[in-house]
Amino acid sequence: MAKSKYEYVRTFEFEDKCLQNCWIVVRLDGRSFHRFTDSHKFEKPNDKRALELMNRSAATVMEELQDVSLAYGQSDEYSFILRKDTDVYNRRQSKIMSAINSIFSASYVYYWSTYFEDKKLLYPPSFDARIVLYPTDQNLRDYLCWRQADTHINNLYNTAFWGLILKKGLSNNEAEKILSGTISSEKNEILFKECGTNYNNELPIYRKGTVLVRKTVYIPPSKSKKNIICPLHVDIIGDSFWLEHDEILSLKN
Ligand code: DGT
Ligand code: MG
Ligand code: MG
Ligand code: MG
Ligand code: MG
Repeated sequence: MAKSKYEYVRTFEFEDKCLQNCWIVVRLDGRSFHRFTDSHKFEKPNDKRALELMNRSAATVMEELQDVSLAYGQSDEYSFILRKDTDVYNRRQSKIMSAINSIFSASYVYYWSTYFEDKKLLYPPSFDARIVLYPTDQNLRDYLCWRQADTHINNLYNTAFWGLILKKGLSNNEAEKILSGTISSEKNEILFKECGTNYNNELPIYRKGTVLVRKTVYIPPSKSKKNIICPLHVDIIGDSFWLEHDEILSLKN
């Protein structure tokens, strides 16, 4: 086909290919979810349906993009890990990041009513996205440790904060004062003594966040195989998760 005189505009496009051999991490985060969660009266400190909707949306991303080998979510954020050898979208950053953000955001709206049968979606939720490249397996694991440690720190604080308000009847200011400057063990103790809550008995989805992994299951008696996406609420900081799911780092499959 003959080229039009307008074709030259393509030369303004720039190369944004992710460096090869690197793990590609895309993290989405809800835009102004402080307001969104207030407007939609999410339960405090954790709304299980909202977290499950996030997990469903992330699973849709994994269904669409086979090279996403793992995803980790908490609060209003989700991180997607793409195989270091992926060639999806020719490794173009803008394509990868925008596709993931759009599949996720559309799914969040699409599945809203499945999780919130009784709540009307009042306005369109949206997410920002960033992309980060990690050259070593250790860097990738440290990234995920950072996110899960964040889950723990925030959830312990929020559970204690809302415990003091909802169970003890304190004001926001009073709760904030009691918790200010406390370390983890003190927050655990305040929760136990003041609110009768043993933090370790809180749901794992709140304490650990959600990691989505791919698993192959064999369906008896036909012995046919099926690939499924499993939500796990487990520790991903220690070695045991990585030993059990050794296909992730070794790039098997
Ligand atoms: P951003 O990310 O800079 O646009 O601003 P935000 O407001 O999204 O701030 P961010 O992402 O640091 O914090 C997440 C907000 O979402 C925070 O206000 C707590 C809220 N949130 C997340 N999950 C839940 C939940 O399950 N229940 C309730 N009540 N709030 C939640
Ligand atoms: Mg943000
Ligand atoms: Mg946010
Ligand atoms: Mg956030
Ligand atoms: Mg096209």
